[in-house]
Amino acid sequence: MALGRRRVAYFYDEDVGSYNYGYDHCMKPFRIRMAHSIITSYGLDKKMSVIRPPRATVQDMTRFHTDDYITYLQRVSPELAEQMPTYNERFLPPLDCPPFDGVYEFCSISAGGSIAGARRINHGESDIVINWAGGLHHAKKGEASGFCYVNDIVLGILELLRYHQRVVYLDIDVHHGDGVEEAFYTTDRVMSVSFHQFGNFFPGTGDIKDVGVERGKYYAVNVPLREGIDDDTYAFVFQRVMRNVMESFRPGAVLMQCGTDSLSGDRLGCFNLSMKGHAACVEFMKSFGVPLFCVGGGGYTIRNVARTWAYETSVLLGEPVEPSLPYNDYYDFYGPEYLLDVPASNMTNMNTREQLERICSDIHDHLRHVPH
Ligand code: TV7
Ligand code: CA
Ligand code: ZN
Repeated sequence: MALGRRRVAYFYDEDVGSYNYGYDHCMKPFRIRMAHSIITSYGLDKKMSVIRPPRATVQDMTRFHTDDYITYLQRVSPELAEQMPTYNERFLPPLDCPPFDGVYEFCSISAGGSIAGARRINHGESDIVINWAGGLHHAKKGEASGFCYVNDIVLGILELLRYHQRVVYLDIDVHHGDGVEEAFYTTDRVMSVSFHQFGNFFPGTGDIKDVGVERGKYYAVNVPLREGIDDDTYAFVFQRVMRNVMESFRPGAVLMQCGTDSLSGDRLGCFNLSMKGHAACVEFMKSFGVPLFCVGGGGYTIRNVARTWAYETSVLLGEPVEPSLPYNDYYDFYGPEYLLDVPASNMTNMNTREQLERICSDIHDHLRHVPH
């Protein structure tokens, strides 16, 4: 593909920001509406195809999930949940995954964007696709996990696999991308790569030694990191690992989960990336010139989530934006500076150069088993 301008499709449903996990829950779908408002106030919507995705159907979702689980999700409501506690126990982990009002519709918007986005890449209609409502990487075949009910990413990758022999899944959310890794753990057609905080941190999986099984052996890549990683050290590991992955696997498409809980100052994550450091990963992946599908994910300091996804939209478009935020619907969230940037802090980086070199060299050894 020629470098320079890329044809970008941006999937957005106006309703997505209205769904609510509960007043005190950290996951706020509203942050997607906040990001959209910054995107439009910069005029970025004029530079891309803005598409409202068709909602995913039960048939779409059961390409990965079990019929039992999706039927339950379709029926559950806060009131009904109280009448069937044993069902909830089977499908929904308490507190993390509440049966909130409209949970099924919320999932059908998120998954609808990831399926339609994959189809756009398959048909060569876009070089880059964005679905900030996607990225719910923990959802399992028959149960919800970690704020995720329907795994839009697995559904998107299954769609990409209809047209592409090999797909890279890349996950820069601060949590391990366990649901996606598990779904493709035995196949050599998807290489799944997750960078995450590891050690006494949810979901607890993603050891560097976990590399896949059977045909999938060496097609799972895990980059376990300690607290406080900064832009420079993250870029060092990220670029070395991803250059290695792209050269050895040569995918036809990349699906990148851009969870922003890896930013400095997140309510859940303890990394120290600035907005620029996070976006540098997106820019690096864009530079390979392979069709790129960016989805959202975690991110719990919502003013910084909105800033970063808006900025990453501009990076994907190759359209520079002003450092001061234009007036937008949620302007008062961004005071007192009203700037786009999310700076890093002075927290201690618990990752040493030796540990990081070790990680890169172990992964290099794993990838030597992947046939060219
Ligand atoms: C992709 N951490 C999702 C990340 C999912 C993390 C967890 C919470 C949490 C849940 C709440 C809440 C919270 C302040 C934080 C073992 C437990 C401990 C529930 C309180 N406040 C993504 C999931 C993780 C829910 N879960 O990768 C309601 O933190 O650690 C756990 C599990 C059992 C359940 N309890 C937490 O970013 C989108 N949950 C407040 C209200
Ligand atoms: Ca991750
Ligand atoms: Zn996360």
